[in-house]
Amino acid sequence: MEAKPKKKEDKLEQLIINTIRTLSMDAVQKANSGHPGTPMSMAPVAYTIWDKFMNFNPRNPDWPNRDRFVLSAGHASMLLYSLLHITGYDLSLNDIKTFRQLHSKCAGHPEYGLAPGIESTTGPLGQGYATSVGMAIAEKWLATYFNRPGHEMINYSVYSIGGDGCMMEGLSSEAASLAGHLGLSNLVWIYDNNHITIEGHTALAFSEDVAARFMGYNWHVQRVGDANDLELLEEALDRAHKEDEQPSLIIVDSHIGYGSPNKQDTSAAHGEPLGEEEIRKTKINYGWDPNKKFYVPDEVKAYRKQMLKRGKKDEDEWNENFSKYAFEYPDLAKQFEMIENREMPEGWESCLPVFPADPKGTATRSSNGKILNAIGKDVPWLLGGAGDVGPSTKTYLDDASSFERDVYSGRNFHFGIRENAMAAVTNGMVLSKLRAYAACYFVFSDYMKAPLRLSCLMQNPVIYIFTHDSIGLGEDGPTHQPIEHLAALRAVPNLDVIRPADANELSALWKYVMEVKDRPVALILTRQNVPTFDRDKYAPAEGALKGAYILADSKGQPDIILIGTGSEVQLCLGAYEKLKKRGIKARVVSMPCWSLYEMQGQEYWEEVLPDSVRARVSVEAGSTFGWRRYVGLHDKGGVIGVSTFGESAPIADLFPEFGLTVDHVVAKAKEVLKNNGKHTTKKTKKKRRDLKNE
Ligand SMILES: Cc1ncc(C[n+]2csc(CCOP(=O)(O)OP(=O)(O)O)c2C)c(N)n1
Ligand SMILES: [Mg+2]
Repeated sequence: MEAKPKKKEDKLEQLIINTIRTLSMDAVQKANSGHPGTPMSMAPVAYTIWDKFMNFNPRNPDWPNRDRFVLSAGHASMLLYSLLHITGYDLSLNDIKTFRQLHSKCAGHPEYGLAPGIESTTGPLGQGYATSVGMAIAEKWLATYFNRPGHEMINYSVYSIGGDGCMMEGLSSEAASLAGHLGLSNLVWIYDNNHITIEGHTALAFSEDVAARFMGYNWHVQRVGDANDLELLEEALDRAHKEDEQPSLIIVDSHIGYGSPNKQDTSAAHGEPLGEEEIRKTKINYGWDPNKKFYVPDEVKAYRKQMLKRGKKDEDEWNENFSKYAFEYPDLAKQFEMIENREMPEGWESCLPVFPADPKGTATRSSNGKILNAIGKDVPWLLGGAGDVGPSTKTYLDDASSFERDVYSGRNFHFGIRENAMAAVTNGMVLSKLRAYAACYFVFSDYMKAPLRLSCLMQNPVIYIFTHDSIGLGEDGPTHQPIEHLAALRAVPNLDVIRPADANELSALWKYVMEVKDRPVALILTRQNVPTFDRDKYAPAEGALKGAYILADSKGQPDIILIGTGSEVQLCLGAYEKLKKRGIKARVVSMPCWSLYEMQGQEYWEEVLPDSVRARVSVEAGSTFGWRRYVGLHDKGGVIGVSTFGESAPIADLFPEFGLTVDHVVAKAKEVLKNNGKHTTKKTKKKRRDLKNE
């Protein structure tokens, strides 16, 4: 059990630590669900970090220069909730009593935005660790950009606690390798080395030398042999804090379920309530009144007040400095505030390029590169990179340097071939208010799915740039050809999946991309050229901002509607022209973004896809899954798409192979018209006769 407290402060420390432990045990018990063991064992570690090292203001959880704490072991959420409560955040005992209940601030795993002080949603193991790397990167960038002699406006550290699970996940390796490479000395990871996971002892599946692994990654590695030794913890954290070349790992040996006579050091303490009787016994071990539940001693209540005062003082000092900074550097201060509020400079959109009509056209990945550079000139906090495919995703900012160790002003990021970490790191950068993008081939978005999902869950406006968007990439074949990816991403809540038809649609849509504050977007771009449509002939590209719009139309009610996205819109236009010649009244709807279209409402839906026109064909070089939502059932509408894994061949052979041709769209349109009993209007009969006679 605990060493005997020597001094008054020691006694208070133990009270605080035991309050964290007992609140956690009680909340899990009340919910009859949750993870008590790690909050119990890691309470002293978390307390030491928060009390001795972190600057934060509970009254303003978003204070820009606060230190960050990310609980990568998200299942131990009660550790965080208990801490937030006793350090003065707006998280009441009643909130804690509703742990894991409907609409509680204290969800099963910490959810960004639900309770103040949660820096990132965590739970999928490893994600928190990797996200913390992005936060550390953001700190380096912001400090380099904004700090001036005598004005250190940005100088925070990022702490993250993870467990065996986080360490086992490959993601932690990707992220740690990158952090070590970049020398992120402002980053401290604690590894809760308790040797227990769900299935039992880690010896079942984990025997690597974690310290050696991290030394290999260029990290500063320390060990603390006892999670209860506050002095050793403080010394190790102090060294980590002072370290100015490498990120720090502190491996802390702990006992899961510490203090529980029957469950300590067992996997039973991991993920189930201890049980009323076991809780009583454990409280007695802590010197706690076993009859008290959710008990916060007066001394801890006083500590709460003290932390509120401390936080206010810290932020007040910073605010005072910021006022002086703003006086000396008004432009920088203005930018700083813009970043914090996710605002854009006034009139910024005038930089968006307009592309001249061009039948040969250009790949949307290339036009995207031009647009990105145009915006990047005026918005220095637009930055990002790719997973080693920068040259082919066209995501370099031409006038910017690379973000490298000791070149923290760089805006071109080289994430390496680490897509999972790239997206998680980008989450951290965007949570830190940078407008960051992450780019790779669309097919490898699979590797990024977990952090991408977290972007959506957190409503974190990450910009995903996915190129090589279909079988149109050609010879690389099925391993590289995305098929089901559009359908899969469209199914993720809060994500705008944007597949523009040409350069001008894309340029128009970037207005939305840069201004949206509460959703990530995924731009889906071609490797191959697509024509830049003649907007004098067809509708203006701004229609794209509504998700879908009438690009070409016939006079009066159309007989058939052709709906396309991205590179297939040109096929719809080709078919439209041919059908027109045959007297068939077609309409082409370009539909770059389902979710934006869904936001428009009934009136607009009826305008674009009128209920009375059931003859519809969708054309998209990907899975047809989902398209019947817009084209109706088999007897009414037709879908053209790809339902296999593609083929390895030149694009010129691939598109015909999969029916992605103008002629096939025309044929499908006729079939659909026939199914709708509309194949022979008087006008088409006459037109056909005329054509025959020509
Ligand atoms: C990616 C992922 N896989 C699986 C899980 C399910 N899970 C939650 S906790 C856990 C065990 C974690 O062990 P450890 O990190 O050592 O935590 P401890 O039991 O020590 O608290 C697992 C497998 C998860 N949350 N995330
Ligand atoms: Mg463990």
